Amino acid sequence: MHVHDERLMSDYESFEFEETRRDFKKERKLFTKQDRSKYKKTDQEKIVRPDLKGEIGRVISLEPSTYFILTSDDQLITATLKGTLKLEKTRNNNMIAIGDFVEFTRLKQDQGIITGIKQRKSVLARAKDKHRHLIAANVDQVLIVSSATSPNLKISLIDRYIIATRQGNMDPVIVINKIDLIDPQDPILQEVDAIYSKLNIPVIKVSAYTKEGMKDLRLVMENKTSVFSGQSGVGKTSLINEITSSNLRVGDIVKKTQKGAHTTTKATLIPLLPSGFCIDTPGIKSFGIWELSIEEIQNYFTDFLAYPCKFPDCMHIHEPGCGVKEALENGSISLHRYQSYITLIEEVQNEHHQTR
Ligand SMILES: Nc1nc2c(ncn2[C@@H]2O[C@H](COP(=O)(O)OP(=O)(O)OP(=O)(O)O)[C@@H](O)[C@H]2O)c(=O)[nH]1
Ligand SMILES: [Mg+2]
Ligand SMILES: [Zn+2]
Repeated sequence: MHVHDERLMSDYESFEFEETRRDFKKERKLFTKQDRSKYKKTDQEKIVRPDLKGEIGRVISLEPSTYFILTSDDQLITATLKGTLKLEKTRNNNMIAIGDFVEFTRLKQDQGIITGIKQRKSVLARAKDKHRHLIAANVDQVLIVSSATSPNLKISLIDRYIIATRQGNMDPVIVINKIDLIDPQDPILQEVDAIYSKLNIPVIKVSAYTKEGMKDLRLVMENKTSVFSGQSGVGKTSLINEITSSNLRVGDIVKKTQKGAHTTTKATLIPLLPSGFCIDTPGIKSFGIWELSIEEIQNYFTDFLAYPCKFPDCMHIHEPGCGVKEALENGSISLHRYQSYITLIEEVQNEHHQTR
């Protein structure tokens, strides 16, 4: 009798869960629909174009309303954005990101107005105050920098970056800095290796202090545009200084575009020799993923597929016969990895509740 009751209860639970999910999907669809119509034909769409006709340059540094453009003949132009652009109508926090190729007209020798943005081949963005905030554009890979310790390594933040990286059409590379501060056998390093080797995502362990691993980092950056992202204090700038310090030319350009400001307060694009670029960005506290969906989360947690569940559409939360929860209990899936999954699912669910 007791056993029977329990089964009934669990069946009921999963039934209820299914209902909520279905509801949830329906509403989300509706929400996106409304959203799209409201923002139809924004100025953003008109200014971002596949073909630009005028003079073209690349945004290598920016301040709230000033953009520093490097022309193809290495000239530095200070520009503003054409006034007809109404940012309020768009869902973006910012119109232009570092790394953007822009069309501009000259006002003076070294001053101009941006009249168009080249369609981006990739973009790193995050959700910030219900808007999409562009971090960098036209980047090949995101170097997701964490420190082995101080500040502590956060698996969930790495996962967020990876999802946003793929969403934006770039490749993720995990960089663990400050390995001089911990034992090479430290469990956190083993956990990182175990999780990301299954996903075929490279993990580079470095120290900007002892220079260990710097060769590997240089190699992965060769001929590519990489954006360094991560929490504040993990050593992004230290690593970039190390990589680019032997190159005087890079130093010159950085100096010009910095305008005396500290590197950590704004994004900067630095050319690498013989070719490639790297972008330093200010550290962030938390990373919200733009228009995150349940499907997107599930497509990312492919390591969970090795542990089949009783229900094919199991969400691995409280359903009976869940292979993922079993794997968590026997240690095949790490707690950090599972917690990371749960926080992402909860984020989507909270978002859903807020828009009801
Ligand atoms: N022990 C150790 N300390 C490091 C290493 N790399 C950087 N640090 C230190 O970590 C601190 C932060 O380094 P930054 O390079 O400013 O970090 P960041 O990621 O650029 O920080 P934000 O610009 O605020 O986002 C500094 O005190 C560095 O000296 C390392 O490999 N080992
Ligand atoms: Mg920095
Ligand atoms: Zn499951």
